Amino acid sequence: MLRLFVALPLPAEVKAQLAALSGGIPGAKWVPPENYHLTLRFIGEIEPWRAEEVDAALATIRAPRFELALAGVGTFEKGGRIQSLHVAAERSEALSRLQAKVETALQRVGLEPERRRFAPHVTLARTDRAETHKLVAFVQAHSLFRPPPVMVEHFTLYSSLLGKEAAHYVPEVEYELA
Ligand code: 3AM
Repeated sequence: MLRLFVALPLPAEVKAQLAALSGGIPGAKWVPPENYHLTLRFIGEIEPWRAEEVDAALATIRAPRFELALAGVGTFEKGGRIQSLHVAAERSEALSRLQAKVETALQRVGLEPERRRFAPHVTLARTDRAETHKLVAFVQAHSLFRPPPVMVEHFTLYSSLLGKEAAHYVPEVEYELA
């Protein structure tokens, strides 16, 4: 089985800017900078033959290049606890259209529809063991964080190998945008 997801990679300069935000919250598990990405669609465990179908479906997608703007820091919560910290991406027509095309392509090859609303973000840390007030202070301190916009020229099918510490993400296939 392969554990897969579709995401936008980020250029090294932006990764460096995100990495500079890391640290200073006891209990937070910071994502290693090489793992930063913006998930378009989590696929999960699938058999290799199905992965080939996924690849073929993603390869049919035609979409334009676009500018991606990251802006501000946010949290995802579950049961009243902050589970993760992220840098938010500004919604844009081009990003939403690309995500919709990925979703349609994956459903066409038989994957179950994604039920969760698309909330574009780059995860910085898993924080279920950190203190809430520290996380709130972090979000406030970085509310004006705004790296220069990024030109998105391709999207990527990643495989994910879960490790003891961080997961190891391998870019398997890149799909060019026009
Ligand atoms: O892009 P982020 O970091 O928010 O948390 C995982 C990561 O999200 C998420 O997929 C991305 C790449 O691994 N993920 C992991 N398991 C998941 C699941 N069962 C999941 N997303 C949805 N359902």
